[in-house]
Amino acid sequence: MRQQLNAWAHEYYVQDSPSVPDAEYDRAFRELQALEAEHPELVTPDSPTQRVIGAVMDGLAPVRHAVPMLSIHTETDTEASGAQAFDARVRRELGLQESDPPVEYVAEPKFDGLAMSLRYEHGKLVQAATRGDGEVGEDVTHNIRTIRQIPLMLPAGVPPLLEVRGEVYMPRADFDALNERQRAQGGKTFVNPRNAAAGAVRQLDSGIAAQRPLRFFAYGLGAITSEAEGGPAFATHFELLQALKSWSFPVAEQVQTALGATELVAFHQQVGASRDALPYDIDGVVYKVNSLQLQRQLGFKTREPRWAVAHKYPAQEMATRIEAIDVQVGRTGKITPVARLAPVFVGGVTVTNATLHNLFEIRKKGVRVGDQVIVRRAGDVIPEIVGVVPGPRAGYVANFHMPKACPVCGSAVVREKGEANHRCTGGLFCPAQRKEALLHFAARRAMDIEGLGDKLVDQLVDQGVIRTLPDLYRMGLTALIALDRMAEKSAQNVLAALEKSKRTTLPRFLFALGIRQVGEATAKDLARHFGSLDAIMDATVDQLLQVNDVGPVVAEAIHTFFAQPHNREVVEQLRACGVTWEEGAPAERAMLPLAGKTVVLTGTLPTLSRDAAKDMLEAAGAKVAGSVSKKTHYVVAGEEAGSKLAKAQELGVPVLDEAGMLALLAAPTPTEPQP
Ligand code: 9MJ
Repeated sequence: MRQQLNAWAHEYYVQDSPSVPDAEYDRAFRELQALEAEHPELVTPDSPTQRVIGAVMDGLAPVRHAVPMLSIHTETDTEASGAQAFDARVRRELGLQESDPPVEYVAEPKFDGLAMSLRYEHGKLVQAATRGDGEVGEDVTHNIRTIRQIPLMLPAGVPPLLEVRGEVYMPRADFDALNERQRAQGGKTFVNPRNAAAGAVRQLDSGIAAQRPLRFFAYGLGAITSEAEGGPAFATHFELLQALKSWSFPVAEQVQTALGATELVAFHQQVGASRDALPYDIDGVVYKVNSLQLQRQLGFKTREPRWAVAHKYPAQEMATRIEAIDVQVGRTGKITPVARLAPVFVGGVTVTNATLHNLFEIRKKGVRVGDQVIVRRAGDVIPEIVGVVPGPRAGYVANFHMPKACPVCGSAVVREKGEANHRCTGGLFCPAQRKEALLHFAARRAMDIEGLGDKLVDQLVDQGVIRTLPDLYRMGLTALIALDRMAEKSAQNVLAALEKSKRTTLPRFLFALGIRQVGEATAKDLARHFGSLDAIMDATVDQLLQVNDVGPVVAEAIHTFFAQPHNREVVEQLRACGVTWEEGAPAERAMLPLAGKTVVLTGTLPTLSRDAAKDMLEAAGAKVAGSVSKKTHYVVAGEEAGSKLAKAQELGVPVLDEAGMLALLAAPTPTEPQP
């Protein structure tokens, strides 16, 4: 039973492909627990029931490492040349000429966790120790045993002495959930997954570590039974990693061999591009000379091996100071506190502002003006404040208070019951809301009025040229030319863009109105369901609830919007100004060719833009999703399709090119409703 349970746990935690339902594992686990309770003499330390050993330690005992735990030299150059510099150094130290063949390396992700040494004797985990100063670490066996990815017992045939080195880490989603839980319980929160993992590993009570979702990747060896005593004879680092995998340790799937600087550079770029999609933090990649013979030849410089280097990526988190907290007024009147930051270079850009969302968020994170905070920017995601840098506050800090009056129009600021956000009650009387409403109306995916940007909108509103949306279509050349820095040519361009925008579609028009809760997808659903604007304006809440994906909150918001005479007036005036679209009969969704089908777009199509392809698919009844899963019906792939295409192939989802997609759209309408 123990063997069976261990094998299932390996499938689940290491290979991510369980072969039995969770319930079956749980049932077997409870049966083993019951058997062991009846026969305590049969309990062994490597039993899967024995991961948490109850006892609380007095302190962490020092452990002298049989083989010192290395630190590797960090190449701080985040550009491609970091890899080239390392390769050049290795070649020079090996005395290679330019005409000699490229050196073979192993390239690995650099996990941002906690280095760990796991000691197995005769296949049993006997000790787990932190790196410490490299010579002496701390005994954390009781906590490491709780990590399900770490085998307590190894398969038969492993060397009698085996020390596995690797990194303990916490996946980012688990870290976020842990912090949520800690906040809810009024406990300590952590600034990043690394700190959370380190805190868990150094707990004295393994019951606490057991509740922290820790994971492990193996990337090297410490002491091992020598060849002379029958231990394995590895020729390369890559072989050694394969052996670790076969002994049931998790090894990162990105690990690969790379020939010369060119392939190292490619690896650095490829892993860098997928960095934000990884479920865990990495702060760079590691290059290691593959041949163990060459590694010995290169040796060490002080405590760092000459055969390995860590090549960093730009930091995604940096500390900086909050200089002030201002508020911004949005389209719906939402008041958003925004932190003004001392400029900081993070995630490849200089960040000076970060949204704090609302008052609750500020209190939850305990942020004050003057605080040192951690700013995170991963990929294209907008920068966020993770939390206050731990430690005593230096200098003056001030609590933030929500203003009682709107800083733009002076109207009262209120927070409705059950809402997290404060709002300005000024409505379209508030210039800030008017500006945001205009910008939203003009946006590319709404009325698509080219050239109507924030500078122009600021002037139009501030100078009283525009008060309501229809005013846009009523202003003439004279009013525009009178504005600052507006030449006649640009004024004419704006008027032409306004004219062009009048021919639109019903979904775009609905979305452009800025009805609360009505995003693009809902606007499309409404248009498809009702066919005409009048039908939507006159719909009851019950009728609105019939629409795909429209729930009570959304239905109520739409109904309330069109119940306001001034909103109907705006719609009528826009129509009177010449805004038109084609209306249709209410759609029989089930009759559309792609009704009920989920499609994913990836890569660049030869003739269609992404938006155009999406519009066509949606018009045919398909749902266009962002990621591929077993529920995806088709993937439409163009040039440079990446991981989504690979995923589709892996799951056996049909893959179409642009021509295939167009053929599918032209296919005869099914006569039977689709599932
Ligand atoms: C990390 N942190 O991911 C090493 N590391 O190798 C990888 N660290 C390492 N290798 C020798 N992938 C010493 C440290």
